[in-house]
Amino acid sequence: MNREQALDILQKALGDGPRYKHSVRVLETAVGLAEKYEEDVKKVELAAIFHDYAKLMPVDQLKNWILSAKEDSRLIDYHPELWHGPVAAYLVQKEFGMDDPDVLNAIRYHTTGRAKMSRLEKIIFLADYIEPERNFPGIQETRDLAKKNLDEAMVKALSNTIVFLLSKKSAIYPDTFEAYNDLIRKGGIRF
Ligand code: DGI
Ligand code: FE
Ligand code: FE
Repeated sequence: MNREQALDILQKALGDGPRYKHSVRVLETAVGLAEKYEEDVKKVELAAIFHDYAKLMPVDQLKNWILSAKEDSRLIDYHPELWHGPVAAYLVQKEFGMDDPDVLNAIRYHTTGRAKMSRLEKIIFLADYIEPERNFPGIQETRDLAKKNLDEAMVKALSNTIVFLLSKKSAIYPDTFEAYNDLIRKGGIRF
């Protein structure tokens, strides 16, 4: 499947409203990062285009897919916002036979992160976080870091998200902490 075919499928699934437009901005941002960090542009394109493929699905349907697709069942005890990534990975494999595990994992982990993320996973996670219309506190710092070092930008994005979730007294999915801890340890153990 090429970029145009994938965009066509996405537009049919999401319409051409804000979620489709966000996905196109993530695509452009991710391709920029792929060129800078020498990642496979075709994989990046597919993962970026489909990362939010399941975003508009009703929560009860997402829940059913998480359970029946044997995605991580711990997800059921966390925010429903975390379900659309794993479900999108499952559905693009099932519906379009997409079977590249790198692309599927970049889609699957784009919201939570996880330990030992690949470069492709980091690029999709960050492109989603810094696309030009995003406006979180601390976003400019993350954008600047993404131009210099993927891991440092990931630490910034993950810690911003963790602080944001703490401030709301939300539960935090363990993979998000593991993503953060893994990157911090890489920079030398700090206690
Ligand atoms: O789908 P998008 O809106 O483009 O972005 P996303 O897939 O990164 O969703 C991010 C939202 O998920 C963000 O508002 C924070 C929320 N969230 C809830 N619980 C967790 C969480 N994000 C992470 N990383 N970990 C959580 O435990
Ligand atoms: Fe998402
Ligand atoms: Fe997104």
